[in-house]
Amino acid sequence: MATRLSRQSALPEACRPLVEPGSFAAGIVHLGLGAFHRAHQAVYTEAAMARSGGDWGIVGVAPRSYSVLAALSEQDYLFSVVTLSQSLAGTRAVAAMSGGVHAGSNPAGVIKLLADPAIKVVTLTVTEKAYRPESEMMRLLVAGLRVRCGAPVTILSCDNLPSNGRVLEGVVRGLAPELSHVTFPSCMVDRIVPATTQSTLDRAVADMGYADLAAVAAEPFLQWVIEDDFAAGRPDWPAQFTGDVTPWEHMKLRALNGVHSALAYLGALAGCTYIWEALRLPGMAELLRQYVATEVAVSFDPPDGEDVVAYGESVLNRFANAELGHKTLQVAMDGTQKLPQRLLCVLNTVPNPRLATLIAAAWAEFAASDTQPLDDPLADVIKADASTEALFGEAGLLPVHDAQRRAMIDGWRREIAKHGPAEVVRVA
Ligand code: CS2
Repeated sequence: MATRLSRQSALPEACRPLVEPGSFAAGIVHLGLGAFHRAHQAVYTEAAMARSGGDWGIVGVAPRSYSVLAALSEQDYLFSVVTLSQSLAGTRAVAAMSGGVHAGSNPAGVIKLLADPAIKVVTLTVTEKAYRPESEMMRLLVAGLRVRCGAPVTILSCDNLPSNGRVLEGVVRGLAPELSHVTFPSCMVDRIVPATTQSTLDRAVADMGYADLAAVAAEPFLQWVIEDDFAAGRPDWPAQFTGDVTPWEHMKLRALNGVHSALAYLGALAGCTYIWEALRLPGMAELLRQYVATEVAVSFDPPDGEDVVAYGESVLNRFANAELGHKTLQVAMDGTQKLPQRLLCVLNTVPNPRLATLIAAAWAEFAASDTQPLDDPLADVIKADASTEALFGEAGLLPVHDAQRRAMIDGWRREIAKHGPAEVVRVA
């Protein structure tokens, strides 16, 4: 068994962090210490400290699972990012974290941390379903902000929701209307981060010579577009700053995440374990290109100078990365929480949502199936009645307002049941 990664590790040069571990104090609290955070915001924050300094160490708050936090604290909060691709593979340790708290066993510790005036930015990756006033994370966030006594702070949602800052502000201000000196910029985050597997851990050891139980795997690409509205300063992140992130969010949610969901549901139904495998189904890439060009691209105004079709093409290249081993079932989870902003916004608005209705039908068939594992907070409601009317009716889980569009979904469901998903994809 290799020695564990730590500040003492004599790492090969290519694997070394960009900044000296422990040379910075905490300035950020991050809620939701998952793989995506480590491979995205932590990487950007380390790069910011490397180029401009500043005390922007991240204190990570783990909502439930203790194991990642335990692994990180045993490793002096160092972890590595294993980049997976045929041409750009490699592993590098990242020194951006300065501590961690487990919310499940120490909620008071989280509140104390949020109240600390040294903390200037609070970032969140808590997934779509946590943006409800009754969620534990919202409760803790508000409790911490209340005891800050007005020290300015920025709360930055990094979840895949449109207007994520505005949504979060609505929830927080609904619970604590008295808060002042708090800003809620919206941002668009992007990097494909499959779940860590044994092979991620093996790659980390092979590359670094040290064992890292908090390693994460990711594609080479990463992007962050942020509204520059920070109440108490921010790290010099090498991100794109903008006055209005809305068109970027629309493009990413619809042309990337919506297409991802299409691959997940059609792929899972066709027996594909991986996203890259689903993309290789005969007819699939062409179907997705058509969907982006004829439905997604007409559903919103893109950012200045951006071409949605070209963006969609670059997304398909990223999805084709077989090294990633990204599972269809990982993307398929929480469909009821993800599809409104990825798919329904297209399906309910464009003149002819031929392929959007097919993707909706694939979700419905996946969710209704007895053989597919359904991981969704509303799984019980779906299983009780998975008819098209119950799922997509006016009072359904994913309302489709026009009866003709619901009929199109129903038609595709029958096609999938009769001919099988692969054949429907081939001829669609
Ligand atoms: C994916 C996203 O799991 C999912 O729903 O669509 O996590 C996707 O990989 C990221 O948003 C890419 O930035």
